[in-house]
Amino acid sequence: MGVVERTDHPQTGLPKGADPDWTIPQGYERYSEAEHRTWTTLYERQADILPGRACDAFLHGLDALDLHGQGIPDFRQLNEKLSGLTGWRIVAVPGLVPDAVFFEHLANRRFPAANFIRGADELDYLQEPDIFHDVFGHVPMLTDPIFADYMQAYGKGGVRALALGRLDNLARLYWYTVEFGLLETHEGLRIYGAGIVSSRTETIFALAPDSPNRLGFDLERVMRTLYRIDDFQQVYFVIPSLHYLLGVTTGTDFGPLYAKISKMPDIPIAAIEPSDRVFTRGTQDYARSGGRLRQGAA
Ligand code: HBI
Ligand code: FE
Repeated sequence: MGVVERTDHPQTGLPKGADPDWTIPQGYERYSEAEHRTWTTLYERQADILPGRACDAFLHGLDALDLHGQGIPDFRQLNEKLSGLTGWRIVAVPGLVPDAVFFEHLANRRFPAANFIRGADELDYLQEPDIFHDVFGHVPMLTDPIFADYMQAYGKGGVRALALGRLDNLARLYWYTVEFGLLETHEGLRIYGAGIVSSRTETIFALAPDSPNRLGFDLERVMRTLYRIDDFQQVYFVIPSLHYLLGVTTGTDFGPLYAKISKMPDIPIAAIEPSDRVFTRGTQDYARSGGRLRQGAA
């Protein structure tokens, strides 16, 4: 399994029935009992293991949104609570949308969430984000005012990165924070990344075993670091606080940073650099063992 940049952008054009911004009706009334049961199963599995692993902002977000596992949530009800807290709203989309569309939504405090849910036969792993990844994974953090500001700043940064042709660098920032970020707390490392917190197996993997590297977050370092989309991460970056994360985006003109790193090589996914703050010097045993492919759907 090589290291791949995320290239799973939609190949097709605007889906039938979608607005020009790719939004569609959620279709809440059309969900089957089986689909609601899938959500509840996924929710209950995470609810069991997240206390003590997910960060406080995430757990508080679940409570604030009353996201307690009674089937697939209705975006209309969720948006009443969410918009009242931080002005964010969920908009339903068919799946991955083009980068420019994605960033435009984030820049306007609209979170694009897929309206489909995974099949009962693929509970543990799916390549494309579904409603459980997007809503359970991403939305609770949007109730935190600081993270809500970060996500909007990220969206604005994305619009600019596209204009500068530097999407790859900015996508890595998203990947190693919004999707797979860890937070340093007095009680130890905690999860805030949606890709981890929505996955039972990676919730365990990201904090416990000594296989992956866990390194202190540094903006330039992260923007140069390759990532993989097909298995557990081999490196997780740790931020000292959500305020810190917001600080690195606001007020920083990424233009000069992009120019500087464009002359530097990408950093391999499992590398540890001399300047890294090392929380875990990983063994990489899991990746070396062939990961998901060798061990089946983990
Ligand atoms: N579309 N619906 C959706 N969700 C995403 O997370 C997403 C996307 N399109 C593009 C994209 N992510 C990535 O290019 C960004 O993470 C950089
Ligand atoms: Fe995501």
